Amino acid sequence: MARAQKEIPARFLYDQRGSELFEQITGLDEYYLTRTEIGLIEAHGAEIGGHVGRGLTLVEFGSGSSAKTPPFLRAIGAAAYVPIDISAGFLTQAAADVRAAVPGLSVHPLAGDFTKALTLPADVADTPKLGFFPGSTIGNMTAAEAVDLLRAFRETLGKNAPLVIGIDLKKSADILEPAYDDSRGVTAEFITGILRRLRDDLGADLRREDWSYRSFWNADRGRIEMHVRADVDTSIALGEDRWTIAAGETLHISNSHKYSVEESAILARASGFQQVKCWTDPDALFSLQLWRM
Ligand code: AVJ
Repeated sequence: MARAQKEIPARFLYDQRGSELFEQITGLDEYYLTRTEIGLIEAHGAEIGGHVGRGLTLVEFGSGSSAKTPPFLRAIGAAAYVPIDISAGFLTQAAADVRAAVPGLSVHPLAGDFTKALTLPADVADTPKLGFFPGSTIGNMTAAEAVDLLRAFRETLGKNAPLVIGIDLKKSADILEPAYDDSRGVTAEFITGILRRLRDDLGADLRREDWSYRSFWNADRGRIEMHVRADVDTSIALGEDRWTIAAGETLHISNSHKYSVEESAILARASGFQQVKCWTDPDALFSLQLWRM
């Protein structure tokens, strides 16, 4: 009998060390996503501003360090900014950084889980909103989960708010696979970091050296899959529980779904949005899209 695939949710990757490693990933040669998206924001920010109008409240879902947001806030002439993140510590620093980078902007951070409908700060209650979801974070989810998330965004934003979303495009496995298995091994360290968390944070008994990183493009499911794989028969003990793991078996840690422009239009429609515009770089690696409700 086939054993059920063991899974660990990707959010456990983003502790302090994990967040630092992801930051390093965004600067890797093979990881084209971040620099391509920044290029798209620089090239088309003013045009996006022309579509949505000036003086909006920008609501960013999963703002993290907000590092790439100030150029976008300036380009669209935003009046206010609501960064939303689960980590309150990150948010305070990010809010201070953005205030310093964009004088005159009113900043109202909101600590919370953006996968649920949230009540925005009272200061911006009656202002027109623009949602912002960069980084192809949507790719972490299955399409079904993405639809639920995007519907929650509609509730959080209120009626008739547009959304600017960064979505990584389908492309050759020769480009996709190195982006998730870089030559310096940073992604491998990021994903296998889950073992470090199991051991150090949860007190699990495991042999780190029995495991290695495996990732691959799954064309049928339209995603990069990231796993940690047992190289030999091994086990993980946690409290009273002990799992035996056969050589070759994996823990499925994370996915990065990719969409064509047409597939992302369907994702928009299934979530109650319409794709209005889609900007891509000359190599069609990444897309920045404007959606309306
Ligand atoms: C933050 C979800 C956009 O899927 O490209 C990068 C996460 N994981 N390398 C991505 C990630 C390993 C990243 N996202």
